[in-house]
Amino acid sequence: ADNGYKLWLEYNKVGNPQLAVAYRQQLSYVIFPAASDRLKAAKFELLTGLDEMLTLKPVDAKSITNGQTIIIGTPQLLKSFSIAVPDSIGGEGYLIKTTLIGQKKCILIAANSDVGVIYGVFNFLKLIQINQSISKLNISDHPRMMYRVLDHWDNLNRTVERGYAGSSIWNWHKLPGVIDQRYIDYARANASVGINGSVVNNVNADALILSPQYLLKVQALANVFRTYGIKIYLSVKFSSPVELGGLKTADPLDPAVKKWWADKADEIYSYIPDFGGFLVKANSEGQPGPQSYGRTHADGANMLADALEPHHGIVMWRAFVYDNKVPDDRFKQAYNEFKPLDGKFKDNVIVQVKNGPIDFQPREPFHPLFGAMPNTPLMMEFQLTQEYLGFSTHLVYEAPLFAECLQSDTYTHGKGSTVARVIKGDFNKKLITGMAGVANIGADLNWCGHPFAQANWYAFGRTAWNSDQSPAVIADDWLRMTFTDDENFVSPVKKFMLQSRENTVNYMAPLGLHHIMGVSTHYGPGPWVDNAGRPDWNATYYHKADSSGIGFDRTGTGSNALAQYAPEVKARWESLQTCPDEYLLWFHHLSWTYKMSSGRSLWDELVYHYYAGAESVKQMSRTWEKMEGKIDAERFSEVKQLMQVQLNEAITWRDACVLYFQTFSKMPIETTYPKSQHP
Ligand code: GCW
Repeated sequence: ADNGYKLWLEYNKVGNPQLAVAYRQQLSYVIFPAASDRLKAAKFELLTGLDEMLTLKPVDAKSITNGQTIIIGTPQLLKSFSIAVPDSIGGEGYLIKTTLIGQKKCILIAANSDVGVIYGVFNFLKLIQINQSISKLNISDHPRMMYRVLDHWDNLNRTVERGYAGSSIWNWHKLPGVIDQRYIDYARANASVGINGSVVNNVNADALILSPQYLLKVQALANVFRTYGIKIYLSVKFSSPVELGGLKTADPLDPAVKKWWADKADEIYSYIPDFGGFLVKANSEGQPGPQSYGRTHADGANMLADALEPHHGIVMWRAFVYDNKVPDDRFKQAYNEFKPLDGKFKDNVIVQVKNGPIDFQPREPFHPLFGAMPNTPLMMEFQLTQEYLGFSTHLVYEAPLFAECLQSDTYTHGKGSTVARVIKGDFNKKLITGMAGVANIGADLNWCGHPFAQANWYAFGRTAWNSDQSPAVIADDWLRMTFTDDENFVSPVKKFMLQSRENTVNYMAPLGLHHIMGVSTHYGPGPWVDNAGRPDWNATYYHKADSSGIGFDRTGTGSNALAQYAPEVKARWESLQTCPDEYLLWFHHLSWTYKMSSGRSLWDELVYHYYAGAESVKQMSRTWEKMEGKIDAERFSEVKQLMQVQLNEAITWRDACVLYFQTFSKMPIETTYPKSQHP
């Protein structure tokens, strides 16, 4: 067994013999004139997939044999067959359909571009991977967002910031001379879910990445990615003109600085003609930025945008900013700094906003910037690497987290203005659009550290392509492609995947608690942390537990962060009658005896969630035990062991938090709740 190296491109043998016969018959002949690198890659993938799943080597043909041929390409390449592809599917969309060409029935995969053909081929292979019929196909699909990008927080020395799957997959030392097969497999996996961009280095950037030596290495990666329709991007350090260029300043309005970046951009494009652009973390957590020179984020971003614009590159400028010197609620800082800049960014700048206002916590309300900057493109930033979700030890399927945020209604453009619609540019068609996922990939044999962490990479790609796809469908596809289509495996495992994120919220930070993890490692509980060096790193700053109660008052009587949301959202979360339990302690400080909608006291409710969370991990591992023999022994055993660790740690979280908070509530720990009442 490959221990998960092949990800969801496992291409398992089709088990059902009738189905396999039907597939083979319909795919006996292939018409696929593949001239470009991209088309060659697509053809290779098709032939590999068919061979592995069906032991089938279709015959290369020039004409259609009725009912037995698959024909693939762009209208141009398939000229003699007069294929029509609608413009509406754009440059990246594709069609997969059963059709008649010259009275002969065949399967057609067509697209306007070679990349579209790649996506079409991967999605066709998926149909076989999940054992669907291919006799009456009528699929037309296209991405709803332009930039679907993985952000690697990989350092040049191959450590990975918040990476839990081994060292960086980029072997900078051996590049550009050695192209590891991994780079190709990485690109295949991304293309299979529609990811079309990769930022290869950490946002806490090293200026060295822009040196000629490194640009040669970056070029080598770009050459691999290009074949699969993936553009390469770099994180840049704002002070690069000083550190690398020897200038005295990095002031974005200084002519010498502007020239330095313009020249640098020209140089980059001489190596990589389709270079994607820059990702920038500025004036955040000690990183340099325009504010160091009395300039704004817009000044900084626009200066870089000017340098990239002649080459059609973009700037992804992060809104993750906070500062212990700003005395107010950290929740509010990004909005305070960015909202006034709405409409001031150049067209090729996209502001990248984390899903929530603090920092990838197990549960956050949506970031108040979504919808609040109608004239500025906003790019969603999700975190696939589980910095606050148990690293690569805990099984947490994140698609429900993505969906929760994306389906939240901002009300900024009336009822139904969901976060998803805001970032898709539904309310301003002029804007560029995108979604980023902080990668969870490393050099581990299985890429992501936990076999189930692969599902978060997969789900990110699927969600960025179309945010309306349900987490359940994505999980179902992923399980069948990655493990087996045995219903007795897929259905129970899918069930616990879908619950896994809520379970983790329960044993880590229920009822709207946040930022109560161990200081700096961000692993394990640390609600007691109150000497982290600055107040907004202390857990006590966020939970504010004392003898009178617990929670952060962000209503009008407190920090009033709620005023950053549309009036409807503010009203809903401000009122105790309508604020959902999930967000309660994000916005309210309540007494320990406060009566919850369940009838329990707040204290009892908290204890109840912590116990239910730990209990759910026990249930999950019992379910997993029953899966023995349904999949390969290696992955079965690895997951089994990981679940034991997760259970121990869930218990640690539960006990640490409950006992710590009990020192304030001074109330008894009631743990005997009927199972039926478990949240
Ligand atoms: O989540 C925090 C992390 C930092 C990270 C930062 C960011 C890259 O703890 O490690 O730095 O966010 O997103 O910039």
